[in-house]
Amino acid sequence: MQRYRLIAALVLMLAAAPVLLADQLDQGMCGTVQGNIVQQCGFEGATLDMWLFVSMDISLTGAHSGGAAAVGTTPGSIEGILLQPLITDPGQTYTFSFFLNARGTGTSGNGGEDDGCETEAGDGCETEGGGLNLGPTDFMGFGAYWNDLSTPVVAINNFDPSSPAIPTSWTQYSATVSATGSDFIAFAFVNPPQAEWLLDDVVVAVPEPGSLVLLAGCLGLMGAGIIRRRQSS
Ligand SMILES: [Ca+2]
Repeated sequence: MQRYRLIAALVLMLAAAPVLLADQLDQGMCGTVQGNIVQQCGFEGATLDMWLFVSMDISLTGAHSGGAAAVGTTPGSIEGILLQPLITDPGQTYTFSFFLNARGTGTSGNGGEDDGCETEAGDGCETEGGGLNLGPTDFMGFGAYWNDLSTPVVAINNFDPSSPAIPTSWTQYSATVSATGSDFIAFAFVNPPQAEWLLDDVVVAVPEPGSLVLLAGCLGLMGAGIIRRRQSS
């Protein structure tokens, strides 16, 4: 009986696998990244049902790829939070990366409803760099986290002079993280009413071996050069 249950479970898993794969491919750019373990990585399908979230929504305008991105919705001190548990290989190193953007809300910002910026790629709005209209007391902050909500792996805010600038075009950030087997990624967003954060194309994947192969190749060539120099001297 036990064995039949196991077989039934395997059949179900196999039946679900192609669906999952197709779902991932529909997620835009992040769905094409080999080995990406983040579900709903591109926020396509306009739901956040693979994420745990507070004060977050989907934006159907201005996505990095595909037609949707995650957006923080609550201006002020209540943080928007987005979290996803991950099953990982214990001890494995992963690359955790995502695309982040900030835009103005309302009609005056670079993401305003009336300026047409959200609907056309390449219209110049992505590189405007303005429109957030942050005053001296307007705090705008972002954190990306791996397992530890007290220590961000990427932190950006406008009050810390040592912080990276708030991006006003889609910008990719990445961190190298090590897995315990059961991990989570999380993002926190704080924004004033006139500006909002957008997040898209979240990737957690084992680094491509390409860079290691390249390094090994370079070391091999250097080694060969040293041997040749030794032989000729
Ligand atoms: Ca997307």
